[in-house]
Amino acid sequence: LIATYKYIALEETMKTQSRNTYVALLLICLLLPIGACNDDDAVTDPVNTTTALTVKVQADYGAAKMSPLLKRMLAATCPEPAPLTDDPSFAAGWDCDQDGGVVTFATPSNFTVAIKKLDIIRDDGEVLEVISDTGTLAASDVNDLSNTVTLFTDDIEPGTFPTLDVVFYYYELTMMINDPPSEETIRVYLSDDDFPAEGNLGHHQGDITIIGADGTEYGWAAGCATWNAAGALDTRGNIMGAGGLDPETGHARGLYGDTAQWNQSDFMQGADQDLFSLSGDLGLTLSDEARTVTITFDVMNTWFFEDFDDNQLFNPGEGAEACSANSEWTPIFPDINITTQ
Ligand SMILES: [Ca+2]
Ligand SMILES: [Ca+2]
Ligand SMILES: [Ca+2]
Repeated sequence: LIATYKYIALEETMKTQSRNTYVALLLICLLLPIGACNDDDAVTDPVNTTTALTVKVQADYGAAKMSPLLKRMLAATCPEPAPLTDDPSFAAGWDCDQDGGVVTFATPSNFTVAIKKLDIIRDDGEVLEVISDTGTLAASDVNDLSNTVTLFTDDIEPGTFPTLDVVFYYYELTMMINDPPSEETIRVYLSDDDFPAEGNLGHHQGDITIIGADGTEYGWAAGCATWNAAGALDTRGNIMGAGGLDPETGHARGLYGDTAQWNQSDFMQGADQDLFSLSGDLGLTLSDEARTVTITFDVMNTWFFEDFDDNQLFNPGEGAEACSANSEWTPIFPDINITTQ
């Protein structure tokens, strides 16, 4: 499934008023005798002017949005003819492939994201490091988005910043899963740390692991087992999802994603690196007014599965929800929205 990446850059209005005032004062000074404009208070030297920029990151869990029930009531019918498998583009509540598993989406109660690097690029190419490159993926900056996190705040030289670049390591969803239900944290690896230069931790793109409440990584999620400490696999073994073998690194890709996703050029960097690297429109113009950029992960309905036992839970250990040939499930990479205030 191709990860979606959507920016909504708010329209910015260039604040030219103060600049115009400055130009007018400068012209008046040029027309006056020398010495008449020596008072430093009359004109502020623009070269030394800086403006406060703050960058925040948060998750939108969707409480104020249209409820899944309402979406279901408004849903269209299944495609004709019936598809071979259900997929996340179908509306909740339908069983379009008629295998008994009903299209269902789950929303995490918490979202955490690990970032190796986050840069804002000025129009002259200068890089503003919001999260400085952590060197290895293993040392990435981990942000628990149960609350809004401030990544950066500083006084910087005004200007135009068209682009934002980010390298993700992994993200985590905390959700009720299994039967009987338990709250578990699922980590989805977006970048490959199985290289000496990244920390040699043995995870490939698309790997899914189970994380304890204290941060312990229990191991890899297995197809036909409960996704918790007891069911997690201690070693990666030969797990391979629909992404197959990476043609550059030879690493088996994990359970998340397919070849269409992982073969994108943005996610391939040769034989010794596999980073999930995204670039998007920022459209920020910073003049003399303090600005806050907020990056929002829209995490509502970002887990798709077919519910085979009508309990609205993803229970991979039973009900054939992760281990039958026709049970479809996947994390859905959240949309990313950027606003400037
Ligand atoms: Ca189905
Ligand atoms: Ca179920
Ligand atoms: Ca199916």
